[in-house]
Amino acid sequence: MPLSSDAKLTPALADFSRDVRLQPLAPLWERTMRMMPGSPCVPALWRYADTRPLLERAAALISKRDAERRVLVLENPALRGSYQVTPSLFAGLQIILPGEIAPSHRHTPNALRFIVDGEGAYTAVDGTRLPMSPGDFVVTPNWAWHDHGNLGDGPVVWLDGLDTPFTQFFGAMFRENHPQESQPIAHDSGDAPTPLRFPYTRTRAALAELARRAAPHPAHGHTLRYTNPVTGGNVFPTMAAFMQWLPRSFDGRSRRATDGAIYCVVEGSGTVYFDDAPHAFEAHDCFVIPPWQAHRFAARSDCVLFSFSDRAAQESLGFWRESLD
Ligand code: GTQ
Repeated sequence: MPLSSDAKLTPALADFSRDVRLQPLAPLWERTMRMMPGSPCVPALWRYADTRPLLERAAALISKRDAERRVLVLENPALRGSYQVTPSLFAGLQIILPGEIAPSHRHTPNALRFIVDGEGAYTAVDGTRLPMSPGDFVVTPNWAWHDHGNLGDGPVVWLDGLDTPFTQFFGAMFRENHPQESQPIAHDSGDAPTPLRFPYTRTRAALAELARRAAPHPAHGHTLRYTNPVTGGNVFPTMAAFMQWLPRSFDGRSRRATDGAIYCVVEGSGTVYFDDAPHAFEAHDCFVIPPWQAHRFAARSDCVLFSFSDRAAQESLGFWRESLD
């Protein structure tokens, strides 16, 4: 008969276990590994009212050239020291001052930017300059050269999302600096369509159209997924990105999904409940919903929420699951 994990640890078994562990072996029946969905990471919310002054202090204390990227990492409170917001994702808030540039480099992690606050910044990705305004979503595919600049007259803040923990998991973290501080620009996308930039004006219009045509989903309201216009698939092999509209007074059902997600509030205010614990949010706040964490949304006003997660990877691996509680 196979031994289950609650098999009695008899003195004979305990002796045996000790002998086994003298070699690089372990008895599987004693496993303490969790065999259930979920992860060690916990819910957390970062108020812009708290992070913005710290970003400004960072800007006063360290130059963009010295920092390379002036980023405050959204570090999961249960994963301190890991630079992880979930076990598979990195998130950070980056600030760039007028006239600054962030030098060009490339790396194996994929990166996304979601513009939070301020006008006049751009990202250059593989020779194309992509202007960035609040609510815009910009894709930096892995191993693409990228640098940033701010041609405006005020600070610009955006949310960075990277799949760095994937590259570390696989032992495939490579990076290099471009020989020039800013890569040569072949063209400026301006407002022209590119598969790498999703302007907020178009996303918001698409959301409004969706809201006119269909009833909101009981748990997540009206949700659009960003797709690669060439393949129709996710914008990255690992990360999926979404924009969601919760109508005023929305009182959503509880839901959980295996993809831990990072949210950035674009417009409106409301509350996200983790199990039954309320976390109020305002525009520009960020929060993390851990994998398989029960959560529900309540909207005080019309809310627009950006989010990204590792759902692309989970779907292609056949892991992704969702449940309405
Ligand atoms: O802007 O290229 O938050 O390379 C982390 C790594 C931002 C970036 C981050 C990066 C960048």
